[in-house]
Amino acid sequence: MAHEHLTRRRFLTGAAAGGLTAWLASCSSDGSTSSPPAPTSTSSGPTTSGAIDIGGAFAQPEVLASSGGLLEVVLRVEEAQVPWGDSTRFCLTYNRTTPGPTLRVRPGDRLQIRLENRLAEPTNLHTHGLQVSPEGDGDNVFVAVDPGEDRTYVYDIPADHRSGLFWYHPHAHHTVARQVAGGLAGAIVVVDEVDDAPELAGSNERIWVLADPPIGTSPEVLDVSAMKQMAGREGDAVLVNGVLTPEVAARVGEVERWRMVNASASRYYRLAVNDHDLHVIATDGGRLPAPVTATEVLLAPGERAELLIAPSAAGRFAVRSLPYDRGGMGMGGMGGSSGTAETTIATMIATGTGDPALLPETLPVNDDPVPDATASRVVELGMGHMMGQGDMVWTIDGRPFDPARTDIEVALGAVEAWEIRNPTGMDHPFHLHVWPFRVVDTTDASGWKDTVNVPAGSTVRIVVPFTGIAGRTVYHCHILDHEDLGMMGVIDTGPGR
Ligand SMILES: [Cu+2]
Repeated sequence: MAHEHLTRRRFLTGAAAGGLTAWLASCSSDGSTSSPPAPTSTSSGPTTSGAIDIGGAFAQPEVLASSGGLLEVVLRVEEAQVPWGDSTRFCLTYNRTTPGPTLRVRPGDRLQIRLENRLAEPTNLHTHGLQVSPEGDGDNVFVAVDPGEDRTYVYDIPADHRSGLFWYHPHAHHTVARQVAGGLAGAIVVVDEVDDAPELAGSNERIWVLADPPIGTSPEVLDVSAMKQMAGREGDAVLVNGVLTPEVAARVGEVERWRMVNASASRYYRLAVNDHDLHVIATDGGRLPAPVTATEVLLAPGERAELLIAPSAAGRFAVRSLPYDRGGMGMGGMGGSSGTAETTIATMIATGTGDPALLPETLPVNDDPVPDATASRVVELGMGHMMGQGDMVWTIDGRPFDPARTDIEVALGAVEAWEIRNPTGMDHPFHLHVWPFRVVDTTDASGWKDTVNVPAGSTVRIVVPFTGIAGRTVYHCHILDHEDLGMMGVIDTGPGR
């Protein structure tokens, strides 16, 4: 299970970042492609003190925050060339940036987003992890926004919504992987009094949107082979908020607070920071009552983690993604294993002297007890052929996705224990819309989750309270190519259904 990674000790070896230069992947607001800004980072250079705090190569997406209970946003979806080294790269953007702006809201707010599709293909919008209505103008993944069309989404965030890091991305079936890999993703932060608590208020809060786009100058860069799609595409470079190996300017004696989302289509990140422990204070939308100390954290696609780090001494510390093997399809000649090599994704540059900051032993938490299950269910992940055709599909309970079919009916108010079985040779991150769940059989406090990795050949058990919001929506694998190839089902809950 994913959370075994929280406790497994790894010995970290030094790895110098490549001598590459990073640029913020965004264009000027008038829509023209701006000339590349001055280089903000030369990763191989020696540490220089004074300039680091100003240099700030670690870029944050623009923040759009609610006021008076409302956040109204326009997200225009379009192709763009963004600066890349001495050249540019092709990507898909929200408001000509990738990732899109960070949306900051509070429980009880209304979030209203007008999505303007200026692509040549349909797209739509999903607010991953938000407990909002999946119907009508809400988080409705069954509607597509056609090229040239606009659609206004209205999300009423319940007053008792848990705070945490969530995110938005397209969810139009068959094109999700290429659109997200192309750059369409952005962070949503739900803020409440937990964020104002003194234990967290003085920390250096940073959003990390982790993406691995394909790098190229033409739209064809988003096309992948059937084999790569079956395995789940991985891109050419790991970017943090659109920047290659950014430098995080940290101070000894201060606390870094990193809120990380894996917005990659398929890539897993096993995160570690040289010479530093990670103190996990939240997973997905679930804040933990006390930090869980770990040497590494695994983030499957869709998952989030909120980490505290206390820089121990002045120096350069690589933020790395350690090797991870998410398995192969075990089909002769098709794919083999999908292992990723170790990658340095950022560098923490700590300055200052003195003792490391003290971390809180407990945290204020808006947590709820896990209720007892009133029913149980088995969900089985699988692979097969389309009926009468040779095309391979990924399946749930033996069937590829059909939006017209309802696979699971649940009465609103039920609490279900699900056993998610994965007899395949690959890991699959299982994601359920709207209703957060708790992972059982894990020794670590995992908090409320909406995405959980189900490793190859294993079973994960979750408990899902279907409370609060009724509606018809989906559950699926968050390796987005697998979702596009059918690994998705429809769930319907509500009175009178
Ligand atoms: Cu999968």
